[in-house]
Amino acid sequence: MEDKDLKYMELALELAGNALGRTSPNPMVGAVVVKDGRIVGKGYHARAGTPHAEIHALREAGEDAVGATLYVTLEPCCHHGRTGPCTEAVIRAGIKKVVMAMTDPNPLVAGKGARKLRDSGIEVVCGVLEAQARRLNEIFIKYISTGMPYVVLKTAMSLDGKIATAGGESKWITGPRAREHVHLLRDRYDAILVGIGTVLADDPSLTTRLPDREGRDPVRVILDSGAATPPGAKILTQNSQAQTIIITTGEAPPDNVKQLESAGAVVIKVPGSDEGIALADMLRELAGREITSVLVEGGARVNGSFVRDKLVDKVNWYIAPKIIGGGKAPGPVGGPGIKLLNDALQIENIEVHDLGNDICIEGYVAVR
Ligand code: AOF
Ligand code: ZN
Repeated sequence: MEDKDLKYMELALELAGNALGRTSPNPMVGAVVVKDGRIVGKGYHARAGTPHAEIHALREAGEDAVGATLYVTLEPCCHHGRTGPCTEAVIRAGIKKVVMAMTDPNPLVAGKGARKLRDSGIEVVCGVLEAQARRLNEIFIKYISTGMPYVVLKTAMSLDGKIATAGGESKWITGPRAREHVHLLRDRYDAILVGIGTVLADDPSLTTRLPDREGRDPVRVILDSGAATPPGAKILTQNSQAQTIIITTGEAPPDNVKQLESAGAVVIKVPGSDEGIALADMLRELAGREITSVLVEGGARVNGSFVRDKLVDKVNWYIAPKIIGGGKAPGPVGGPGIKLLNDALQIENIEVHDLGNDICIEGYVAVR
């Protein structure tokens, strides 16, 4: 691998990141065309259904693509999806060499794209800045290879690990910068999920509000086995482009379901479990609707269920330097918990964000 490869791939990754939160269910992809040490084309994938990164970069390069090197953050596709195969465009443009960060985990591509290019005489190099490319598309990789959405657990607690007082007051534990940071997460992930308890207690709108630009609202998902969401709740009445999905089980009274549907909600029935809703089934159902990532902003009960079922991929843990106290004041993760410390979820690859008076610990659940 050469220094210039790193430089151009870094640029391609940066271009890809321009579409953070906008490409679902597709990956973020960036591409750069380089001819005789000069950048002649750049592009990124902006939205599902629109041209892939390679196509934008090749178009910009035009005739200059002949004999040039294409840097791309993901293996070029060779299938007919919403758009045509990029491999054909790359070959047609006269590209001599393709440097890619990673193979495409999409089973429809999965190495076949690279083979097509090699078969037509193009030199192919794979694995440049692969770790960065995998991190950029952590959501897409999980979704396309498992059929499950990527799950991020977000919570805000006091220094002594409370999410509310013993009396139930919870607004606001963290300050404005931490709350703004949460809205960046809402802007990025496909769906936000809470339990009926949160809807009844706080009547949240669960939309994205950003100070400096227009945000994109996540699909709102409510775990509500008995369909008890009031039709006047803000998640149903507040103006938003995003759908509201109410997850129920067989126990929901049909009249309530009808009322919620006429209030504009999509009501989905999933199997129940001893603990309420079978969460893995629910997540698979969401993935079937092209929801590739879910931000869980639940209370203690919902968070406890996700942790118990080992469904969490990543955490965003906001901590405010206040001490609330009280043996009965709830912590972020409820339920019976575990007996042995050895069974605790381990968080790794931690990053700490400084948010004024508060901090956020962001990290990945270790796979064991
Ligand atoms: C993208 N953008 O820049 C690249 C992708 O339905 P389609 O035609 O948009 O195909 C989507 C698939 O194409 C996607 O799952 C991935 O495997 C591959 N590459 N996708 O959206 C891109 N290069
Ligand atoms: Zn493509």
